[in-house]
Amino acid sequence: STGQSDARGALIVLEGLDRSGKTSQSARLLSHLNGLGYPVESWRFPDRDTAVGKMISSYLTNQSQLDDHTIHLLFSANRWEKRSLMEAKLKSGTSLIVDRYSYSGVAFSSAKGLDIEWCKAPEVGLLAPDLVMYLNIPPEKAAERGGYGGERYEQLEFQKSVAKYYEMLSDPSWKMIDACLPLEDVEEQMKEIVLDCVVSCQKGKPLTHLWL
Ligand code: Z5A
Repeated sequence: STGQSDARGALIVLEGLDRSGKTSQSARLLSHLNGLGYPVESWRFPDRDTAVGKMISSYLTNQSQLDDHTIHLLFSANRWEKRSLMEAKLKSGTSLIVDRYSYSGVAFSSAKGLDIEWCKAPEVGLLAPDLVMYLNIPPEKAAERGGYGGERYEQLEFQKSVAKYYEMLSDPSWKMIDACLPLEDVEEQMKEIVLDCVVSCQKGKPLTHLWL
Protein backbone atom coordinates (compact mmCIF):
# COMPACT_ATOMS: atom_id res chain seq x y z
CA SER A 1 0.00 0.00 0.00
CA THR A 2 1.18 3.53 -0.71
CA GLY A 3 -0.64 4.79 2.37
CA GLN A 4 -2.13 7.45 0.10
CA SER A 5 -5.74 6.68 1.02
CA ASP A 6 -4.97 7.29 4.70
CA ALA A 7 -3.60 10.77 4.06
CA ARG A 8 -5.14 13.28 6.45
CA GLY A 9 -4.69 16.67 8.03
CA ALA A 10 -2.72 17.20 11.23
CA LEU A 11 -4.16 18.13 14.62
CA ILE A 12 -1.77 20.70 16.03
CA VAL A 13 -2.36 22.14 19.49
CA LEU A 14 -0.86 25.28 21.02
CA GLU A 15 -0.86 25.46 24.79
CA GLY A 16 0.52 27.95 27.26
CA LEU A 17 -0.34 30.52 29.87
CA ASP A 18 -2.49 33.53 29.17
CA ARG A 19 -0.51 36.03 27.03
CA SER A 20 2.08 33.45 25.98
CA GLY A 21 1.33 34.35 22.35
CA LYS A 22 -0.86 31.46 21.19
CA THR A 23 -3.28 33.61 19.24
CA SER A 24 -0.49 35.54 17.50
CA GLN A 25 1.37 32.37 16.57
CA SER A 26 -1.78 30.55 15.37
CA ALA A 27 -2.30 33.31 12.81
CA ARG A 28 1.31 33.15 11.66
CA LEU A 29 1.32 29.37 11.33
CA LEU A 30 -1.97 29.50 9.45
CA SER A 31 -0.57 31.82 6.80
CA HIS A 32 2.72 29.91 6.67
CA LEU A 33 0.99 26.60 5.87
CA ASN A 34 -1.48 28.33 3.55
CA GLY A 35 1.42 29.85 1.65
CA LEU A 36 2.89 26.39 1.17
CA GLY A 37 -0.44 25.25 -0.29
CA TYR A 38 -1.66 23.09 2.60
CA PRO A 39 -5.36 23.21 3.50
CA VAL A 40 -5.46 24.49 7.07
CA GLU A 41 -7.84 26.17 9.51
CA SER A 42 -7.24 27.86 12.82
CA TRP A 43 -9.54 26.87 15.70
CA ARG A 44 -9.67 27.84 19.35
CA PHE A 45 -11.13 26.58 22.59
CA PRO A 46 -13.26 27.76 24.16
CA ASP A 47 -15.26 28.18 20.95
CA ARG A 48 -17.46 31.00 22.24
CA ASP A 49 -19.87 30.83 19.28
CA THR A 50 -21.73 27.66 20.26
CA ALA A 51 -24.55 27.50 22.84
CA VAL A 52 -22.17 25.98 25.41
CA GLY A 53 -19.49 28.49 24.39
CA LYS A 54 -21.80 31.37 25.24
CA MET A 55 -22.24 30.02 28.79
CA ILE A 56 -18.45 29.70 29.10
CA SER A 57 -17.92 33.22 27.83
CA SER A 58 -20.37 34.68 30.30
CA TYR A 59 -18.57 32.82 33.11
CA LEU A 60 -15.12 34.01 32.03
CA THR A 61 -16.24 37.63 31.89
CA ASN A 62 -17.75 37.31 35.40
CA GLN A 63 -21.29 37.80 34.15
CA SER A 64 -22.31 34.45 35.62
CA GLN A 65 -21.22 32.20 38.48
CA LEU A 66 -20.86 28.44 38.13
CA ASP A 67 -19.66 25.64 40.36
CA ASP A 68 -16.07 24.61 39.47
CA HIS A 69 -17.14 21.12 38.36
CA THR A 70 -19.91 22.51 36.20
CA ILE A 71 -17.69 24.91 34.29
CA HIS A 72 -15.11 22.17 33.86
CA LEU A 73 -17.68 19.93 32.20
CA LEU A 74 -18.88 22.80 29.99
CA PHE A 75 -15.34 23.36 28.69
CA SER A 76 -15.16 19.64 27.93
CA ALA A 77 -18.64 19.63 26.32
CA ASN A 78 -17.46 22.52 24.13
CA ARG A 79 -14.75 20.23 22.73
CA TRP A 80 -17.16 17.31 22.36
CA GLU A 81 -19.60 19.42 20.36
CA LYS A 82 -16.81 20.09 17.85
CA ARG A 83 -15.41 16.56 17.78
CA SER A 84 -17.19 15.15 14.75
CA LEU A 85 -16.47 18.24 12.65
CA MET A 86 -12.85 18.05 13.76
CA GLU A 87 -12.59 14.43 12.64
CA ALA A 88 -14.28 15.19 9.31
CA LYS A 89 -11.90 18.08 8.62
CA LEU A 90 -8.83 16.00 9.41
CA LYS A 91 -10.03 13.08 7.29
CA SER A 92 -10.74 15.40 4.37
CA GLY A 93 -7.10 16.51 4.49
CA THR A 94 -7.43 19.83 6.33
CA SER A 95 -4.94 20.48 9.11
CA LEU A 96 -6.14 22.27 12.24
CA ILE A 97 -4.12 24.65 14.38
CA VAL A 98 -5.92 24.68 17.70
CA ASP A 99 -5.40 27.40 20.31
CA ARG A 100 -5.92 25.55 23.66
CA TYR A 101 -7.36 22.04 24.08
CA SER A 102 -7.89 19.41 26.80
CA TYR A 103 -4.60 20.30 28.53
CA SER A 104 -5.96 23.78 29.27
CA GLY A 105 -9.11 22.12 30.53
CA VAL A 106 -7.22 19.95 33.01
CA ALA A 107 -4.54 22.49 34.01
CA PHE A 108 -6.95 25.33 34.82
CA SER A 109 -9.47 23.21 36.73
CA SER A 110 -6.75 21.35 38.65
CA ALA A 111 -5.23 24.70 39.60
CA LYS A 112 -8.55 25.49 41.29
CA GLY A 113 -8.19 22.35 43.37
CA LEU A 114 -10.18 19.74 41.45
CA ASP A 115 -8.73 16.24 41.30
CA ILE A 116 -6.57 15.86 38.20
CA GLU A 117 -7.87 12.40 37.27
CA TRP A 118 -11.44 13.59 37.63
CA CYS A 119 -10.56 16.47 35.31
CA LYS A 120 -9.10 14.16 32.66
CA ALA A 121 -12.00 11.72 32.60
CA PRO A 122 -14.44 13.67 30.37
CA GLU A 123 -11.65 14.27 27.83
CA VAL A 124 -11.17 10.54 27.20
CA GLY A 125 -12.19 9.69 23.64
CA LEU A 126 -11.55 13.11 22.12
CA LEU A 127 -9.04 13.12 19.27
CA ALA A 128 -5.43 13.18 20.43
CA PRO A 129 -3.25 15.91 18.95
CA ASP A 130 -0.49 14.92 16.56
CA LEU A 131 1.60 17.69 18.04
CA VAL A 132 1.47 19.79 21.20
CA MET A 133 3.57 22.94 21.26
CA TYR A 134 3.93 24.59 24.66
CA LEU A 135 4.64 28.30 24.53
CA ASN A 136 6.86 28.55 27.54
CA ILE A 137 7.02 31.85 29.41
CA PRO A 138 7.44 32.70 33.12
CA PRO A 139 4.09 33.89 34.52
CA GLU A 140 5.66 37.19 35.59
CA LYS A 141 6.82 37.92 32.05
CA ALA A 142 3.46 37.02 30.56
CA ALA A 143 1.76 39.37 33.02
CA GLU A 144 3.88 42.28 31.73
CA ARG A 145 2.29 41.94 28.28
CA GLY A 146 -0.72 44.03 27.29
CA GLY A 147 -4.33 43.53 28.29
CA TYR A 148 -3.86 41.42 31.42
CA GLY A 149 -6.43 41.33 34.16
CA GLY A 150 -9.82 41.53 32.45
CA GLU A 151 -11.06 37.96 32.72
CA ARG A 152 -11.57 35.59 35.59
CA TYR A 153 -8.31 33.58 35.43
CA GLU A 154 -5.99 36.45 34.55
CA GLN A 155 -4.22 36.76 37.89
CA LEU A 156 -0.54 36.14 38.50
CA GLU A 157 -0.82 33.71 41.45
CA PHE A 158 -3.37 31.61 39.61
CA GLN A 159 -1.29 31.54 36.42
CA LYS A 160 1.69 30.30 38.46
CA SER A 161 -0.37 27.40 39.70
CA VAL A 162 -1.63 26.64 36.16
CA ALA A 163 2.01 26.50 35.00
CA LYS A 164 2.71 23.78 37.58
CA TYR A 165 -0.16 21.66 36.32
CA TYR A 166 0.92 22.08 32.72
CA GLU A 167 4.30 20.74 33.79
CA MET A 168 2.66 17.70 35.36
CA LEU A 169 0.62 17.05 32.20
CA SER A 170 3.45 17.51 29.72
CA ASP A 171 5.17 14.49 28.25
CA PRO A 172 8.42 14.13 26.30
CA SER A 173 6.58 14.41 22.97
CA TRP A 174 5.62 18.04 23.72
CA LYS A 175 7.66 20.64 21.91
CA MET A 176 8.81 23.35 24.29
CA ILE A 177 8.92 26.74 22.58
CA ASP A 178 10.71 29.70 24.10
CA ALA A 179 7.85 32.21 24.08
CA CYS A 180 9.87 35.08 25.60
CA LEU A 181 11.59 35.87 22.31
CA PRO A 182 10.28 38.37 19.75
CA LEU A 183 7.26 37.20 17.70
CA GLU A 184 9.36 36.36 14.62
CA ASP A 185 11.80 34.22 16.61
CA VAL A 186 9.00 32.32 18.30
CA GLU A 187 7.46 31.63 14.90
CA GLU A 188 10.81 30.49 13.54
CA GLN A 189 11.04 27.81 16.25
CA MET A 190 7.63 26.43 15.29
CA LYS A 191 7.55 26.44 11.48
CA GLU A 192 9.69 23.38 10.86
CA ILE A 193 8.13 21.34 13.67
CA VAL A 194 4.67 22.06 12.28
CA LEU A 195 5.63 21.21 8.72
CA ASP A 196 7.19 17.88 9.78
CA CYS A 197 3.95 17.03 11.54
CA VAL A 198 1.76 17.93 8.55
CA VAL A 199 3.94 15.81 6.26
CA SER A 200 3.82 12.78 8.56
CA CYS A 201 0.02 12.96 8.75
CA GLN A 202 -0.16 13.19 4.97
CA LYS A 203 1.76 9.94 4.87
CA GLY A 204 -1.03 8.33 6.88
CA LYS A 205 0.00 8.48 10.54
CA PRO A 206 -3.03 6.98 12.36
CA LEU A 207 -5.40 9.15 14.41
CA THR A 208 -5.45 8.31 18.12
CA HIS A 209 -7.56 9.29 21.10
CA LEU A 210 -7.12 10.92 24.48
CA TRP A 211 -6.09 10.32 27.12
CA LEU A 212 -2.71 8.90 26.08
N1 Z5A B 1 -9.77 27.61 29.78
C1 Z5A B 1 -10.17 26.68 30.74
O1 Z5A B 1 -10.22 26.98 31.93
N2 Z5A B 1 -10.51 25.42 30.33
C2 Z5A B 1 -10.47 25.03 29.04
O2 Z5A B 1 -10.81 23.88 28.72
C3 Z5A B 1 -10.06 26.00 28.06
C4 Z5A B 1 -9.71 27.27 28.49
C5 Z5A B 1 -10.00 25.61 26.63
C6 Z5A B 1 -9.91 31.82 28.03
O3 Z5A B 1 -9.07 31.32 27.06
C7 Z5A B 1 -9.68 31.17 29.37
O4 Z5A B 1 -10.27 29.87 29.42
C8 Z5A B 1 -8.23 30.96 29.67
C9 Z5A B 1 -8.09 29.47 29.96
C10 Z5A B 1 -9.47 29.00 30.20
N3 Z5A B 1 -7.94 31.72 30.84
N4 Z5A B 1 -6.85 32.23 31.09
N5 Z5A B 1 -5.92 32.69 31.39
P1 Z5A B 1 -8.73 32.14 25.76
O5 Z5A B 1 -7.94 31.22 24.89
O6 Z5A B 1 -9.98 32.71 25.22
O7 Z5A B 1 -7.85 33.38 26.24
P2 Z5A B 1 -6.32 33.44 26.72
O8 Z5A B 1 -5.53 32.28 26.26
O9 Z5A B 1 -6.36 33.69 28.14
O10 Z5A B 1 -5.71 34.75 26.14
P3 Z5A B 1 -5.14 35.10 24.79
O11 Z5A B 1 -5.43 36.52 24.69
O12 Z5A B 1 -5.70 34.19 23.78
O13 Z5A B 1 -3.55 34.90 24.95
P4 Z5A B 1 -2.53 34.34 23.88
O14 Z5A B 1 -3.28 33.88 22.69
O15 Z5A B 1 -1.63 33.36 24.48
O16 Z5A B 1 -1.63 35.57 23.50
P5 Z5A B 1 -1.74 36.65 22.29
O17 Z5A B 1 -3.15 37.15 22.20
O18 Z5A B 1 -1.13 36.12 21.07
O19 Z5A B 1 -0.78 37.76 22.87
C11 Z5A B 1 -1.07 38.45 24.06
C12 Z5A B 1 -0.35 39.82 24.06
O20 Z5A B 1 1.06 39.62 24.07
C13 Z5A B 1 -0.63 40.67 22.83
O21 Z5A B 1 -0.62 42.00 23.21
C14 Z5A B 1 0.54 40.34 21.92
O22 Z5A B 1 0.82 41.35 21.00
C15 Z5A B 1 1.66 40.16 22.92
N6 Z5A B 1 2.69 39.20 22.45
C16 Z5A B 1 2.49 37.97 21.93
N7 Z5A B 1 3.65 37.38 21.61
C17 Z5A B 1 4.62 38.25 21.96
C18 Z5A B 1 6.05 38.19 21.89
N8 Z5A B 1 6.69 37.12 21.39
N9 Z5A B 1 6.73 39.25 22.35
C19 Z5A B 1 6.08 40.34 22.85
N10 Z5A B 1 4.75 40.46 22.94
C20 Z5A B 1 4.02 39.42 22.50
